[in-house]
Amino acid sequence: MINTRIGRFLLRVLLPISIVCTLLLVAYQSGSWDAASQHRVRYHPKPRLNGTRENAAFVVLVRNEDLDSMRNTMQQLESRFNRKYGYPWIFLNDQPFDDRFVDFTSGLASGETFYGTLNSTMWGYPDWIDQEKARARREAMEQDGVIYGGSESYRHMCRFQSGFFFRHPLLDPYDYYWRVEPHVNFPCDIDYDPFQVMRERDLTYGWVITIKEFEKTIPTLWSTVKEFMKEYPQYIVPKDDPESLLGWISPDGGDTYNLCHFWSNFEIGNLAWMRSQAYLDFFNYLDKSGGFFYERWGDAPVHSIAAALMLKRSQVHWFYDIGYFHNPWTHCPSEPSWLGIEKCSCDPSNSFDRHSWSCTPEYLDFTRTSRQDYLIAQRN
Ligand SMILES: Nc1nc2c(ncn2[C@@H]2O[C@H](COP(=O)(O)OP(=O)(O)OP(=O)(O)O)[C@@H](O)[C@H]2O)c(=O)[nH]1
Ligand SMILES: *[C@@H]1O[C@H](CO)[C@@H](O)[C@H](O)[C@H]1NC(C)=O
Ligand SMILES: *[C@@H]1O[C@H](CO)[C@@H](O)[C@H](O)[C@H]1NC(C)=O
Ligand SMILES: [Mg+2]
Repeated sequence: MINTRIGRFLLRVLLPISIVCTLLLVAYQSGSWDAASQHRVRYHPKPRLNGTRENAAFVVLVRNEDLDSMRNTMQQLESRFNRKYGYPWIFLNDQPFDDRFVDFTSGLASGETFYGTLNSTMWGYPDWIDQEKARARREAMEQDGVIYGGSESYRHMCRFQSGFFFRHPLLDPYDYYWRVEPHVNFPCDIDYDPFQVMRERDLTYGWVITIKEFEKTIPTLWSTVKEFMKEYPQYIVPKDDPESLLGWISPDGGDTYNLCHFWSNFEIGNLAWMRSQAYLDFFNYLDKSGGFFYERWGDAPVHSIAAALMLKRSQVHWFYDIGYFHNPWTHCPSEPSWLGIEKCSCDPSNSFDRHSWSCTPEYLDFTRTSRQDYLIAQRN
């Protein structure tokens, strides 16, 4: 009698309680999930500076498999810069991040870390795309030896980076982003806050490396851009305006594209511009033409052409004094008197900006500026 009463008590009261406790413990240990958005947030004690921080975040599209190189990159950016600021990191992925990825990245961050996935609008085929035609085009480009020509995921990636990352809900709270990729290196100390420079100088787009695109990836991009320019003249900085950048990518006044672009694996940008109707109209126009899938348009020429058409040159900044490596090219500042060469582990004589494939000499010529004009440290 007593035994069954105790048994019933255990079953009815203690068992449910212990199940709830176990579930809570599991939820706690695996980080908290914002149920509404399916986005994971890891709160982290952060060393706060005495000073203000801009409303900005790092944004990284990355796969779980790239955890090790992601940590290497993060560690460099943290110790070279962010440990003094604690800017948040936003990690995005077409697949859910696994626990190991969350644990091993949040542990390295001086700021909060956020983890989000992409939905089918951001990573998927729009309904006007003929997927069979896209598949055939991939095969043809693969056979033609076009880099990533046969890759389907690379195309989704480029389209996402061109038109969607800035609309991901995790970026909604921010004004500025700094794009980071796994496998990149930051070989120099960064002794100032680039986000602060963006805001104080009213900049829209910051870059470090320029390069020429492989023509076979964008056969019809420029003709599509020309149609856009005709249809939306209100968005284009007039080409005779001294602030126009068009001549840098099209020395014949808009007729042809010289393939020059900012290498978008590094970018510091103003999100308000990406979210603007002008940029969205531009992206949608390109997207409707199908070139992200039928060709292999990269986000680098897309962002760069948008900037050269719609931004004034004074809104665009070369972060000359930020050392950077993305395989196979390095940007290494070469003004030891200003920067202190001991602050860098890169070799200035290796810097891509004097390479014949770089478009930076043309940029400097066209804008009639010099490397020294871009040193921030010098101005302090
Ligand atoms: N989650 C996810 N991220 C991807 C995928 N493909 C590319 N990325 C990310 O998108 C960015 C660009 O991809 P990369 O493979 O670096 O492309 P790339 O810089 O043109 O080429 P390499 O770096 O030379 O390979 C990086 O941040 C990658 O981590 C994918 O299928 N899933
Ligand atoms: C923070 O900086 C301000 C102005 O630079 C100074 O007045 C203040 O004492 C500093 N606070 C701390 C905690 O260091
Ligand atoms: C994907 O997310 C974006 C941004 O929140 C939203 O506008 C879009 O409607 C979503 N797409 C789907 C298929 O849910
Ligand atoms: Mg890359």
